[in-house]
Amino acid sequence: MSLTIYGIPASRAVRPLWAATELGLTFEHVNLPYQGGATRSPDFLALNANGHIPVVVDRRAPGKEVVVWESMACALYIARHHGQPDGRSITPVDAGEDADALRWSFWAVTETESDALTVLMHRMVMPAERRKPELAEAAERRLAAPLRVIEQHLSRQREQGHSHLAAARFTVADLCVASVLNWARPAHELMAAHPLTHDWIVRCIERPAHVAVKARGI
Ligand SMILES: N[C@@H](CCC(=O)N[C@@H](CS)C(=O)NCC(=O)O)C(=O)O
Repeated sequence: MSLTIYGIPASRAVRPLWAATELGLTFEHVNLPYQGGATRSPDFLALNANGHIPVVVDRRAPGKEVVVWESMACALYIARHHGQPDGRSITPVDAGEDADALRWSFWAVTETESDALTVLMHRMVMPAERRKPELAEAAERRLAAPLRVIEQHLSRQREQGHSHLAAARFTVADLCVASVLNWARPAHELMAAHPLTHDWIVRCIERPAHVAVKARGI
């Protein structure tokens, strides 16, 4: 059995890399960039015809290989098929936790990812002369609605003594959602208006597993 994860940490590949690292798995990391055409080689397109990282290849037995693409699916797959539902790891322990991980991950992708990426690019990543603050401002206005939802949810969690999104511990739900909302952190006013969310994102990304993944490279 062997697990291979394709993609540089400074991409959506951080999600499966982080999940595998949280679980202490042994895996091969192919540090494939998304620039420069590497994701358009015939070999890579045979794994993911979309030409995107990440891809996870799970060789479960001789002749039995599972290929997963879509970063959230990759992280959720690793948690479900490589973790123990022991109530300590990131793996959901029951149908309720599984549903939480699925719905919050889909929520992050559909309700927040595009705008969070716009914030990241136009507030931080792009060279200053190419940034368009008006695009960042519009994205921040749209993000206010979903951020209100997660802020209220984290507040209710806190009332129950829970400091995470879906359980009394860090799970794959936190990992998937924090990996997206982390991109919105350069929106300082938005973060200041949602302090529980900001605090929770920081707690997630300061976890040793996330720090170790980021230290892997680009
Ligand atoms: N929805 C996909 C998006 C994947 C994606 O766009 N990955 C980027 C890197 S973060 C990529 O591979 N870009 C290269 C390209 O499109 O050529 C996922 O979550 O996995």
